[in-house]
Amino acid sequence: MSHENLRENPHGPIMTENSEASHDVAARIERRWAMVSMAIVVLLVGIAAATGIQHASMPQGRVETADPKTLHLTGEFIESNLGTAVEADGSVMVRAIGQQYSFTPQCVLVPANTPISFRITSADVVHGLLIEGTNINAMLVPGYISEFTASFREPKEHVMPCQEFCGIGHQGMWGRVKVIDKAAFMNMKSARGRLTCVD
Ligand SMILES: [Cu+2]
Repeated sequence: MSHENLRENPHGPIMTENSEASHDVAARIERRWAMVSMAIVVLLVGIAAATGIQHASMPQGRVETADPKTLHLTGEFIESNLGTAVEADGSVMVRAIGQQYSFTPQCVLVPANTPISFRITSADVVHGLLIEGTNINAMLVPGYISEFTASFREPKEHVMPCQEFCGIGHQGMWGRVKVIDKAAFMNMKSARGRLTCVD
């Protein structure tokens, strides 16, 4: 490159023929990376669109409903059926309701080291439920039954706040889960039917 060439472009970088060649290489690599990044973005948008459309067009695997208007009168969520029970097959089942602004039962009694099924619904608006110290976090949507299973390792008391803003009394909506020794639970069970902490 001549001195004249350098003077023609006083504000540009001083280039030798060698650096011009490497500039071309860098530009080519940059373009290639830009294309790869764009392809990744297009692919991710495509995946998001495809899964979104698929979720919207397919029914959920399993939906169970419970009419909030007749919840207290008929079906599995009548008051006498709430609490913890040992089913005929030996499994432990908790049935509960969330309503403005409490859970029924207020304190859930369960045995330790036992798989427990929870079936919970809402009697009015959307509530949530999380059990402190565990990964249990469920939504309670009126009209639908939330079902999940859990097992508690050791006897302990956990707080169970509503985690979905449900009205002016929301901050007072706290339940409890009391985990007790399995043998003690089974003893209490044989003496009574459905259990809560206050029995
Ligand atoms: Cu609530």
